Amino acid sequence: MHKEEIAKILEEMAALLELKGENPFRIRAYRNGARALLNLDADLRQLIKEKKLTDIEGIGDHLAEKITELFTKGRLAEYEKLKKKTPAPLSRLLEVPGLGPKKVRALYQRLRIRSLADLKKAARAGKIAKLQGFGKKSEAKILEALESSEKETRRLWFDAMGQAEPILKALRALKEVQQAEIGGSLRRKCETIGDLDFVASSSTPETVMRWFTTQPFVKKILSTGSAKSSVQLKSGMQADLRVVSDKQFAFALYYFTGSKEHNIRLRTEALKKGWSLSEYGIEAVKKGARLSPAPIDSEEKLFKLFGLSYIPPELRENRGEFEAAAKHNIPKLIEEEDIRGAFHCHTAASDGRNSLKEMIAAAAKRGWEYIGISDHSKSAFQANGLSEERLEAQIEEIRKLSKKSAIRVFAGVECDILPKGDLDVSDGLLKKLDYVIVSIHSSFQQDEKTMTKRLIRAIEHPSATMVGHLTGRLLLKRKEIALNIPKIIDACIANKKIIELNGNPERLDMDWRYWRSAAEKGLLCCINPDAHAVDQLAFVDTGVQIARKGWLEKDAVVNTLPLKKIEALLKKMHP
Ligand code: DGT
Ligand code: CA
Ligand code: CA
Ligand code: ZN
Repeated sequence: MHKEEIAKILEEMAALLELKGENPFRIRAYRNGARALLNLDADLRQLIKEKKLTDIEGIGDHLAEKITELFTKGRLAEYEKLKKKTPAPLSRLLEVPGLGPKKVRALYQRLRIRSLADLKKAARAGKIAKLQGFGKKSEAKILEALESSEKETRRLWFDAMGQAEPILKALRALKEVQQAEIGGSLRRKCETIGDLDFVASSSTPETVMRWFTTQPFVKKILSTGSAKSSVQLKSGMQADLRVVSDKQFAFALYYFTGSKEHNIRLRTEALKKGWSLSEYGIEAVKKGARLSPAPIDSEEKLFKLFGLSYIPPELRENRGEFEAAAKHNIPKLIEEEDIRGAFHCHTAASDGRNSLKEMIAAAAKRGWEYIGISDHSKSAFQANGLSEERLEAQIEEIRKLSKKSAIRVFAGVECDILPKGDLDVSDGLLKKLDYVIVSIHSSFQQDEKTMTKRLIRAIEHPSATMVGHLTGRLLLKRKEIALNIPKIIDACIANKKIIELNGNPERLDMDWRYWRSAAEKGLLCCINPDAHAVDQLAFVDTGVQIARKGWLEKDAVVNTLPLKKIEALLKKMHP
């Protein structure tokens, strides 16, 4: 162990001792020792060999012993004992900015706060402000720190999926593993993911757990047992693995897919029938309640037991899926293969990385029948937006290339919506295009009323075809603009305009929660990649995932239309 690591453990020792309310001199000794080590110029190995550690100011006999133990063995028995005795959530409180051991101890003794969850609850209830030594300001600081640390640990679906896929593959390749799946919010295709959940079946769970906790992707083991282990990945994300017997697998997968709100519904249904449903199985618990002995080895069979159609994981949010499944009315959700082209694609003419030709070739390679090019308009100067002359020249070029290409190329623009709702391109030029995406890229701070009016004015422009990334949100980074979304949806339906579902993993905008009811009212969707490079055309797949989560069927999505039909639709919208 090198000196920085040793110093860190000495610091932690001090904190743990302080948490326990130990002798302040002992605590200070550890702190001083840690500081002395960090300031050390001499070679630690040499000092230990020559037993000269105590020559350093701030290091006495006791501490010299501890440092030697850490240096030679890489661990400290006393530290591990102390850590074991301190509840893990309590030591996690120490990591909250602004909370030292003294404060954590006060919180524990006076408010019985033992975990981050307790802390948040108390702070929200205003209990911390009233404690001596805290006050309103430090309560607000604690809340803010808790909220931002939550945000920091959540990841975009796309990134989390990238981390989970190789782990799932490796799990499935183990000979001890019979079945393995991803569960949790990742399987439900939520836009951001708190932690990864894996579910596996095996008759030797210990072997599987040993494998899981000793892989190179593991940074820290958070807990381990034969049924459940949790690790922190090198990326900082947490990953949970549950291992059950093969007979229990369908139940465990169902349970750990969630959502919690969804699960509770089915469990309540079970209780009504006199059954008890858990992650391990189902059994009759009420006198007279009966259960068919046929094995349940799939989620389909589990749903069938309740007279329900299969509910795809992305719909399991307790937002009407039970009602639909009971009526066997679960929609046939859109699939990646249904997509035949896309319309929000940038080239190097504005802020993309690839040329027009390269983008067209990449679209053809994906098997698309068409691609729409929509570079930025002139007001988007940060994105090298096209002047009217450049846009006009690009239209010419697109017409030429479209004739020579295997696929049809549509000429479009991503036209800025100016602060008052006017479009950034002149009417004459807009008419020469095949379609127009209208987007907000400036004056994000307008209030809801102004913003809604601004957007509706753009939607009402006869040349506008679709609205790009409706709220401008960047997940985990930038809030959405203030907007009355139901009003915008109604305006689009009334004006026969399309709303984009932007598949960029940071956007996924318009939010999936709006799509089901909007599509039922007749709103059309276009799933776009907002691609700024050839490989980003694949963002359309992420868009499809979110469209599924929004209950969308193929019919609601215009870019599932074959070429002739989409040409006709655009012509009608843009005569
Ligand atoms: P996340 O990780 O915050 O993105 O969201 P989830 O849904 O993956 O949540 P997680 O990882 O805490 O738990 C995975 C699933 O396990 C969750 O979706 C449902 C199930 N589950 C966890 N805790 C409970 C619980 O207290 N009751 C029930 N019924 N299910 C639970
Ligand atoms: Ca999770
Ligand atoms: Ca979890
Ligand atoms: Zn944009």
